[in-house]
Amino acid sequence: MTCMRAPTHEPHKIKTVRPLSFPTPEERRKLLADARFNVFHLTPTQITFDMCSKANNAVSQEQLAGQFIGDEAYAGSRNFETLRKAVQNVLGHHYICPVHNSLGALKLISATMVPPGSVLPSNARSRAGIFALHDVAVPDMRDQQAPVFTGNANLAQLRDALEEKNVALVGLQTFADGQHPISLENLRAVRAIAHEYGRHLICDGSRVIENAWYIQRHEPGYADRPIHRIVKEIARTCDIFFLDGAQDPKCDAGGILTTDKPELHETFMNEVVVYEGLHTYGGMAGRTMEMLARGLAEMCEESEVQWAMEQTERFTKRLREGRVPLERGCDGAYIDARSFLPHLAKHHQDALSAALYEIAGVRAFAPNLVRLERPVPVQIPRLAMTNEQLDQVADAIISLFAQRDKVPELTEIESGRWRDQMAYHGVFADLAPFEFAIAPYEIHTIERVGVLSRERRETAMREAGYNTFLLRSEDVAIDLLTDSGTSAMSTDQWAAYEGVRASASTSDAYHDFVGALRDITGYQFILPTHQGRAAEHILSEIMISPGQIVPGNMYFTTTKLHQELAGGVFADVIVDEAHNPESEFPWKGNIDLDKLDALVQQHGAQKIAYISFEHAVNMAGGQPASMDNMRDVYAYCGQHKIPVFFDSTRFVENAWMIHERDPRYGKTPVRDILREMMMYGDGCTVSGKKDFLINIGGVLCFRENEELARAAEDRLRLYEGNVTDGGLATADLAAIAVGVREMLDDRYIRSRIRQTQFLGKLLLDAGVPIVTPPGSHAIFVDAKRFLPHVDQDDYPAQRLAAEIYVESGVRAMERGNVSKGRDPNTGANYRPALELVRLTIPRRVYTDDHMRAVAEGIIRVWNRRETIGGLRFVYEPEKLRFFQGRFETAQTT
Ligand code: P61
Repeated sequence: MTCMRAPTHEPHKIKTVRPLSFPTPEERRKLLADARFNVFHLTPTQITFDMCSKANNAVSQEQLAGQFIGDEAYAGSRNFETLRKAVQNVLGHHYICPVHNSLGALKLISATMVPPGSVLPSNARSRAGIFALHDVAVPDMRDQQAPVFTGNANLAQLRDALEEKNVALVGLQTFADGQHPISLENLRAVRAIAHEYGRHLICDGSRVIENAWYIQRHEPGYADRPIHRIVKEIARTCDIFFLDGAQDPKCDAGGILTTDKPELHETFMNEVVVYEGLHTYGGMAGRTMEMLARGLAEMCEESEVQWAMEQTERFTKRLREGRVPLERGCDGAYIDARSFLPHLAKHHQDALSAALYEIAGVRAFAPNLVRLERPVPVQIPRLAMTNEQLDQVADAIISLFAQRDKVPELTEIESGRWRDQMAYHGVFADLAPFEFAIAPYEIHTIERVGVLSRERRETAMREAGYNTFLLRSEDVAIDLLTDSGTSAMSTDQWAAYEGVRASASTSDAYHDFVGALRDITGYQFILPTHQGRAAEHILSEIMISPGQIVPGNMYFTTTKLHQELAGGVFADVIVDEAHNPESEFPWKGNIDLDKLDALVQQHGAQKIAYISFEHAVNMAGGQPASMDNMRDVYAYCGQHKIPVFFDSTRFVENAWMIHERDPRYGKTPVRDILREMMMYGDGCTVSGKKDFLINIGGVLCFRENEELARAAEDRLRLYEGNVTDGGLATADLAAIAVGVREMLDDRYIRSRIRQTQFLGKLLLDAGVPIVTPPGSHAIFVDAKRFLPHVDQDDYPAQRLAAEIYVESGVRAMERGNVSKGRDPNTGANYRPALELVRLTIPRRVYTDDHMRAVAEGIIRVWNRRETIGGLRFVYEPEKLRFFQGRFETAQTT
């Protein structure tokens, strides 16, 4: 078999995000002074990026779920059984002793096998200090000449030590000190020599994955061997193997000590009760064991390993190109502080750490003993950062390197053996700060995505009747079907969700929800609904008398349906530019006041129920309305006593477009723009599943009309649930209250829309026809121009969406002839002006690398467009046929 090589995008999507902090340069100086120039004492909320790979990693959703099935038993917990099985499967060792972390394992080993005064030759320095405290010497036996596997032991030196010294054990670290990988060949040789002298070989495998990857890449004969097999070979070569749960298994704590030798196991088990806890939990909570077990099973996941290691390669390469003196470590760049700051006489590491924090809010810290003078590790928290974020961290370091001459010396005021004990006086030089331009969150948990072969995607698409709605999500690599209910929640939202006091009547979460939305909209009456269409249903019923007209800026399926169910007649009053995919008009969401006035003149104002005014018009391509247009429409309607109701489902995105495109608002925060927008309406419906950054929920608001609000509440009780929950779980109300605050973070909304624009630009640059200008929530590919040889009645957009999936595993949505349906009078397809494929971008879920992969896939389809034909229905439902319809390929007519 051939092992997977570096993937072009993350083999997962983002499940939950963790907010980042952005202290200002002034705040950073104060915090640094308070920490006495020792960045160890800063806390994560004072830091933007904490470049440490221990206990700071993103986990899979399955691993996180493990936290909630902890069996808090003192003896023989189920979680321990799970952990034992995972160890047997992954490491191939039969016996396991649980420990609270790797220090716990070391303590057990020194208590049972390494008496004071003995010697423990090793290829690593990082544990030497701990053993020194136990009066154990740790001579360095690393082979300084080894070219690739710099962690290999010098075998002759090892023999000498075994001949002469009081050697208790032979110790190795995989990826010693984070910098030096060891080969399997060397590992086996060390074991043979140790056994020759009757000694055991013990290995610290906290970074076994990175070492296994190195073996796969660089050791002859291993290129085709999967990571999980190499890991097992490493572990099984050792007599005793231990690892720290907070490293490769991405647990938050914990550790294991494993062996195949029953006599060794017995010794550990008798000792573990003294220092750690009972032999079936070893100082870990049940949930930690469960997380650790799942982490062990998952850490060998081939595509994930390849992705993480590729990130390290990319990061170090960028720094090297910036001439930063470093060594590539297993999990990042290890910077040589002396070469970085040659003008300083002392404290190079801490001066470098302090300066990097000062200019950019990045923490990189050299732990351990002060005298070891180790490089400053800039480690990448496993799976927690995007390449874009890593590029910027690298650029921050490069910018510091460019002004390194100005980094001042630190004056020691307190000292100790360990680096956390150091304290300094410092001065602030005139260092230019580095400004991050990134999304304000990092990855907290991930969800693995479906990676199928092209052949399997062809089968899946055929079986789904060429309808992307009918694909199974597990067969989809990048899911751009919709941005509705697909957002990644933040850890703050989850905290609110989990901490909620649920209630069948009024809850605190309800009051938080109302408070947050009043604050944002300026509206008095806030009614929760289970999603957007429920709010539309109620609004339509209380506002529309049969026969009344509802003018709107294009339509949305559910909105129009409810207006019609209430007896209303929809009238499209959007500007003409909206129907032309090639028009560059920046405000394609605007209402054409002449069209509106013509309706009023023709029918009279009393015949108009209200204006249905959508923000960032979905069907037009996510196109915004201008502030002037909202103001003018409201003024006009005021004169004619016509109410204006917004569909504010994507109002933050509309607000950001105003910020970007209207120079008068270029310095106004999005929160203030939104507040002004809402002034030009009498109320709104919202599908909360979009901008609110939640997975379910909606809202119906009235600015001040109490009578309407009470009428709506009556229907709410009838259709939805309590007036204080709208049928939503209390926990979801709590998550919404947090989400609506997060959506107004300018850094967030900027990065969100920049990502959509980025995808649009990649496609435009390659000549792929899309609706211009690119909108905010989606890019719409113009199927009429993409497949001009396919007649609209052969459903070119439907076929194109299917081809995109087969080519790239990306799921998109048809918005054209199939969606629009047939004219019931003639039975003919409507053949709408817009024949589009929508690539909708979920919020906080995908990275720029995903977007690049999407664009590359579509460009490949573009390059073979002449070979693509049309489709014909094999099953055509009467209503909303796009959801369930099935097709087969057809010859082009
Ligand atoms: C979407 F194919 N949108 O864009 P609810 N107003 C607006 C929406 O975009 C919207 C709703 C109201 C969806 C989901 C969807 O035919 C379809 O919370 C501007 O979904 O009830 C929903 O809000 C309705 C996709 C809905 C469809 C209907 O993907």
